[in-house]
Formats: sequence, C-alpha cells, structure tokens
Amino acid sequence: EDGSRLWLRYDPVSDVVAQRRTVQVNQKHETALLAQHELNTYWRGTSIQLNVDQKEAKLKEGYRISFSAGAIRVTAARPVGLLYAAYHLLRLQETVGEIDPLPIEEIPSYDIRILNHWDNLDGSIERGYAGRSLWKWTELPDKISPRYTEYARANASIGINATVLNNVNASPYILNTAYLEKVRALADIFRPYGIRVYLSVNFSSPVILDGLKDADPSRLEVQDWWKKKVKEVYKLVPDFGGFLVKANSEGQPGPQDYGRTHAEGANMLADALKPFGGIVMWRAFVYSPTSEDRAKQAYLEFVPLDKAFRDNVIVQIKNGPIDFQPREPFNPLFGAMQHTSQMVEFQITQEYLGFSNHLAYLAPLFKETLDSDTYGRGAGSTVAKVTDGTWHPKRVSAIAAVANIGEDRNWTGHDFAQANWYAFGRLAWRHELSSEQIAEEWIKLTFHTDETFIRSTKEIMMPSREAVVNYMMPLGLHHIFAFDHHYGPEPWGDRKGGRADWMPWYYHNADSIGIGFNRTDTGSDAAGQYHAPIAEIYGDRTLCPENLLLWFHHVPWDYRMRSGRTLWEELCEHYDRGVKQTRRFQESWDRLEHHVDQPRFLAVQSKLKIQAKDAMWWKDACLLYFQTFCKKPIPFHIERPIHALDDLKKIKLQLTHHN
Ligand code: BDP
Repeated sequence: EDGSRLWLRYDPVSDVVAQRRTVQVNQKHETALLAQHELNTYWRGTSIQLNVDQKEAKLKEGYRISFSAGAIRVTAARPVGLLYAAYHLLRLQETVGEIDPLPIEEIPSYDIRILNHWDNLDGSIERGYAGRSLWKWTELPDKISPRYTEYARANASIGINATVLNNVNASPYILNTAYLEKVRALADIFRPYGIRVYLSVNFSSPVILDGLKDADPSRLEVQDWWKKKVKEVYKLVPDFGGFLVKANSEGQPGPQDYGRTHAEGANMLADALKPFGGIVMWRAFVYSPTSEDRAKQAYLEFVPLDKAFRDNVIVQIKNGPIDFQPREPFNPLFGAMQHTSQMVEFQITQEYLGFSNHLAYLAPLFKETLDSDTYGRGAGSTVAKVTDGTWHPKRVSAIAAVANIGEDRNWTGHDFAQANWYAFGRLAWRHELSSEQIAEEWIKLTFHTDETFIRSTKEIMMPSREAVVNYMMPLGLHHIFAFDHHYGPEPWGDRKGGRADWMPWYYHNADSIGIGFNRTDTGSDAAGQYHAPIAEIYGDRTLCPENLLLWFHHVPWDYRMRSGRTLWEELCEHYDRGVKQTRRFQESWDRLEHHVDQPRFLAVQSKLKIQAKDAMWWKDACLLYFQTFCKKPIPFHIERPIHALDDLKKIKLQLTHHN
C-alpha cells in the first residue's frame, strides 16, 4: 500500500457479475464510452442505460439518475455528464450499504472547476511539497507517463474539469512552439476525461520570445502578436481553455509597466481569445511596498475598474486579503465589483499550514470563505453566490485552487492531504456539501467503511485546521512565518532594508501596550472596505469575532475577552490548546493501528509526530517572543516552554524554497 490509488479503490467485478447485467450507452463519443467502460469494469449493481440528451441543456455538465424495476437510467446533456454520473454511482456503491432508489439530479455549482499548478518548466514546483512536477517536460511529447491518465481520472472522479499546467510566475517559454507541442500531448490525454488545459502566461512574452520592443497592450503590434499566438495554440489544442495571468504583482511584468490598467491588459488577451471561446483569469493578487495597508491594495486597484473588463475576463481573487493564511477574513473584493465576474482562488498546497508534514483538513477553511456573507447585494450575498453564476447567469463561473500534487507515489506527500484535493473538487461541484459529509466520503473511499475508523478519523480531521490556527496564529494573528520558508515561526523576523510588508512585525505590531493590526477607522480602515454591516462588525472591537480580533484591532494585553480571560491569557490558552490537539491526534491515530494498513498507518504516525513537535515550536516561539513585550507570566496551568527563545531564533531550516 503506497496511497497511489487515492479514493479510487474499486475492484474490477467478476465475469459472473459482468454477465448478469449490461451497461449501454446511446453515443460513441470517447467520454461516453469511458463512462461505459468504468461501469462495465467496476459496477456490481443492476443494468444501466446511459443517455446523452441535448434537450437537457439546463443540466450543463450534470446528470440525472433514476432507478426503476431493476434498471438504472442516466441522462446527461453532455457526454462528460455520463462520466460524472458513473463516478457518482461507483461512489455510492463504495460508501453506502444499500443505494436509495430515489432519483438523483446533480448540476455543478461552477462551470469551471480548475486546479492551478505552480509547476515550473525545470520540473520544480513553487510551494510544492510532494516531490517534483508530474509533467516531464523534457520527455514530452514523445514519452507519456501513465500518471497523466491517472491524474485525469482522479480529477474527473471528483468533477474537476480544468487545469492550469504551469506556475503563475510564468516562464514565457511555455508559449514556444516546442512547449505547445508538449501541452498538446497532455491536452489529448486529459480530453476524454473532460479536462481542459489552460496556461499561465507572462505578460512580456512578445518581448522575450520574439523581440518586440515592448508589451504595451495598446500597441497594435503587441495585440497582433497575441492574436497570432492564440491562433497557434488553438490549432494544437482546439478546446484550449484560456490564460491565467499574474501581472504587476511581486515583480511580474504587466500593463502598468506601460501606464495601462489591469483591465486594459486583461482585455487585450480576452479579445485575442474571444473568437475561440477562451477566457482570461486575471489575478487580483497585487500589492506593493507603499504606505497603504497591504490588505487594502487589491480592492483599491480593482474596484475602480469594475465596468472595464470584457465579459470573458474573470478576476481571480485569493480567499483572503493577504495570502492563504491559516485564517483570514474573506477578501473584501468579493461582492464589491457588481459588474465583473469574480472567482475564488484557494490554496490546497499547504504553504502556510505546515507543508505536507501537518495534517490539516481544509474543507472547513474553504467553506468558511464560501459561506461568508459579503452583503454585496444585501443579506445572503455569500462568496459562493457572488461567484457561482447567480450574479452573472449569462457568463461562465469558475473556482480555482493551487494544487498540492507532485510525483510522490501518494501524490500529495501526506496521505491526508489527498483529502484536500478531494474536498476542493467536491465543493467546486457542489458548494452546499458539508465538510463533514465530504470527510466521511473521503475516509470511506480512501480507507474503508469500518464505523470506528470513520468516527475516529473524522475526529482528527474535523478540528485539524483549527488546531493549526491555534498553534500557529490564533485570534486573527497572521503572517508571522519565517521569511525563508513559511514553515516555522519567526515573529521576531526582520531584515534591515527589506520590504516592510514581508516582515512579521508589520502584521503583529506587538508592543508594550498590546498586539494586533489596527485596521479600524483610527488605523488603516481596511474594515471600511466591507459592506455594512460587516464593516461595523469588524471595525468594532466588541463586535468583531474573536477569531479575527487581532486582524482588525490592536488590543491591549489585559483586554477582557469573552471568556473572562485577558488577551494574553487567551493567547496562551489557544497556543496550548493547539499543542494539546496535536497530541490528541497522535493518540487517536495510534488507537487505530489495527484498523488501517501498516504502511499508511506508519506514514501518518510519523508525520503526526513532526506536527506535534512543530506545534510546540510554534507555541514556545510565539509566547516567549510576545512575552518580551507584555512582560506577564504564562499562566501555570499552561504547559511550560521547553525551548529557550535565543535557541529558537537560531533555527535555520534547510529548505530549498524561496519566499
Ligand atoms: C504567495 C507565494 C508565492 C506565489 C504568490 C502568488 O508565496 O510563491 O507566487 O503567492 O500567489 O503565496 O502569486
């Protein structure tokens, strides 16, 4: 057992079963035949008739399943709907004893359900913790790894229908003809599984690839270059999805280099893609080292452009206003642009949640954002509703997440990190699903259906993200990571002459009076970017949810929290709770030894050990450091530190990742 089968562990049926029933399909489309093949190979139930019926247009990529007199009928508007229905039936077969014969209708929440790979052309992965890239660029297009098909199948089985192959910090060379041939090879493998390929592009591509004097989007020559390039792409990949662009962000080139706006840059690409049905996902992750609070900058940049974007541009927005922290409030851009299509970008790879060493089930984090009410069009304007097409029914809707996949045998480094890939797919398909429901499904499919095992494993998974928040950054603290690797704590971190907005002190603001970032109207007023009543709630210390308190407020050390404890005591309490939670995860897992195969048991056990040690490291580093400001004792019921602050400051991790 090496975890490579993910949640796809069905065994082929015996000949006897196969002869007892039939699986028929009314189409010869390769995807419809694939659906038939999957069911023929693995379905143990009664006969099935699969039908594509174009009259069922409202189903989009969805399907209907009905059960009658010993036969099952599946209807879908498109062949891929049959494939999704096949995986639905197989999932039921594996997870529920007896299938309920009530009719099923599924319509996906989002049109585009897309993974973003931050994979570089040299095979490395930015913020990847599961080995090197799956894409073997030097071997493609001639040599095809069997994992490309496995990858496509795994994605299709959870409804993911799109993938961006390369890093948002994009090499222009991805658009070289030689690379496009490689992209074509991958697209050909993914196509039967309903997966479309997208590429991240570098805004300076015309300059770097073909020596144009600049990449100014208002110049005809530049526009023509992109039009020609797009044409070439579509010749090779007729169903190509479009471009993802990180521009004028963290040193990447962009339209502002020429005095043009984000909208002008995005629209130029959108116009080139439009005739082929392609779209632009233009990222709103922009900030620069100015005096303005980093958390406010994307909003200030993009909201004035609200009416300026073409309808085949979607602004891709990180879930929170800073950067994939263990907890952030939702990004105030959601719901602030009434005319522009918006999509969420989550991060599945755990850049800020312990890499592939820590067990952190992320569905609760995803749901927290999706369920947040922006009040953009009154109550009920949740991030999910702002982005799922409710606001712009005639345009395509999308949701993205940065993948955690690499060439490790188990794909994601940590066996439980597979659950985050799974959860993203399931929520992109139906954002109403609950975290717990998804966890339960995943456990049953990935391990087995033993009741004790399911219950105990859920008890580890469900609070695991909150545990990370507790031992890393409770009560709204954020970005106090070590500069070089984003793994361990470095609240004291400082680089003389370095960018303030990359320094932990910029975010925690600890001093003798208190701690936290004043984002109220007496501070940066980032709270004021939210719609009423959220602005008032976040902006008022007594109303602000305590789990975001230090995000929005600089709070005195002896401030009374709702528990009756002082802020300092409450902080100690949370760090301690986080450590205790990791200890409990270890214990619960050890109790399950005889309920799970040995290789995965041991792999998870050893990672939980690292996590427990790291939690201690975080707790001691943060409490000992913040104690130098507040000068108060750590309450005696809290476990004593086992490190000395000076030793913690000397820890240098040997990590290859850069900031
Ligand atoms: C940050 C990562 C950096 C990415 C950047 C982005 O540290 O590696 O390039 O986000 O999303 O989280 O563009």
